[in-house]
Amino acid sequence: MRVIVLGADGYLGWPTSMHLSARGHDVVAVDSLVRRRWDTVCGTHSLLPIARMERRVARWKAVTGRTIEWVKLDLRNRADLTELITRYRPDAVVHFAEQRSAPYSMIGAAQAVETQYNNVIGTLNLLFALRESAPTCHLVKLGTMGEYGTPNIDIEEGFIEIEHNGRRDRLPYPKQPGSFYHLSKVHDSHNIMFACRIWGLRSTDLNQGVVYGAQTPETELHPELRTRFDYDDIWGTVLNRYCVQAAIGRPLTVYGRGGQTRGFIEIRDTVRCIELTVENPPQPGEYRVFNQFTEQFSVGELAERVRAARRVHGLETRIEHVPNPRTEAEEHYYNAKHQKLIDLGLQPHYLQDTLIESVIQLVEAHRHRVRPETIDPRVSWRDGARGRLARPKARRPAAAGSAA
Ligand code: NAD
Ligand code: USQ
Repeated sequence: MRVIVLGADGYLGWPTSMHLSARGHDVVAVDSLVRRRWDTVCGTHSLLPIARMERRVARWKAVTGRTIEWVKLDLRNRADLTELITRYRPDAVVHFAEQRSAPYSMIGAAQAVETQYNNVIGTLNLLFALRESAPTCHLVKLGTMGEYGTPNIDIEEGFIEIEHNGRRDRLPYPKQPGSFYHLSKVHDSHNIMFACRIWGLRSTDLNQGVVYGAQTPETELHPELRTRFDYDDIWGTVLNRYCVQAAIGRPLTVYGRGGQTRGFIEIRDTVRCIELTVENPPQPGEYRVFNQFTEQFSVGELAERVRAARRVHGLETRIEHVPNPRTEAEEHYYNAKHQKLIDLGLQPHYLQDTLIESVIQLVEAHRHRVRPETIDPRVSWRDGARGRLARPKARRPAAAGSAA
């Protein structure tokens, strides 16, 4: 298949581009590189040095003999995007290209607007480009488990059967997102579902849980094929952050009481889920939702898992319950279904102490790059960052996005 990967310079987009190419698909990798700019703005960077896209695709070709075509493009530019879709007429588009940090979206008005403009308008532009130039193309859209929030009933995969006043229907599952970022994904879902219903487009909305891990078989082929690894307060996700905190001897930062429960998935399973979804498209006009995670944990339990993995090596790790910068339920019911990708053939990698240890070892090899001043939370859900993000005092010039 010819597959366009949007957001191909990112944590998940780059490994997915390589994985689909390794599977024999014809991959076009697209990104505006805005994430490297957001790093500079936030004083953050990838712990693992990442090469520029030109180097990455050249190295991929040198190592595997396969071609990934690289195109720099911003989804907010509708004319460029339409031209791209018209030129390649893809069988599938995998859409990762969004501002994906909840804390970034809560800094203040400018960042909330930027997040929703970038995400909602980018996706809307894509829907129009597909209608115009590739109406049978399968849109594989990265959504988030956070669209559902934490309701006091089981979470279904996108839709719920409801009986109301003696009548039944299958309706979109209620959404209670927890940040302006998560809200942008809900708005996307509505726009995509509408485009499928009205224009007959076909799409899979992948409501993904929190991703952890740093390596896939393809990223390990050469240092220039690595993907980014975030650990700071704005872009770092919880388990990756804990691994860095453990590696540098800092306490693990459990926000609040720690009963916040989420779906989690390892990065090797993310790329496999995308492959399975691309290779099993929906019918024309169909909008379907898969919950893309493999296990659920509370953030307190995860901290205990990291502590236990360290203890095996005789190392003690402190866990600190810091005041929660977010407004979220800290003790709640959580039971989310995640069967559809397993039915397609996903064989999950469940969280193992050995995986935690391998991530910590990778971090230890790069510990000289850790910026400890980016670990404590700077953004509060109640007060934002007073409209701007105070840049942490850098110990060295920003190395965001610098080539390996
Ligand atoms: P990332 O920030 O590492 O990558 C996103 C990429 O998209 C960046 O390279 C950025 O430059 C690009 N991009 C953003 N806006 C763009 C635009 N307008 N035009 C072109 N390119 C643009 O994020 P990630 O962790 O790889 O996440 C990818 C997707 O998966 C996101 O949509 C995110 O919401 C979703 N997701 C991520 C996780 C996670 O834990 N990382 C979990 C669930 C869902
Ligand atoms: N948390 C801690 N300690 C930390 C960091 C986070 O306890 O040091 C807690 C948060 O309060 C939250 C949970 O961990 O309850 C998850 O936070 P996170 O930063 O790991 O993830 P989140 O903000 O939800 O966002 C990430 C990705 C986003 C994706 C989402 C999937 O950045 O793109 O959509 O995971 S989900 O959580 O299922 O919505």
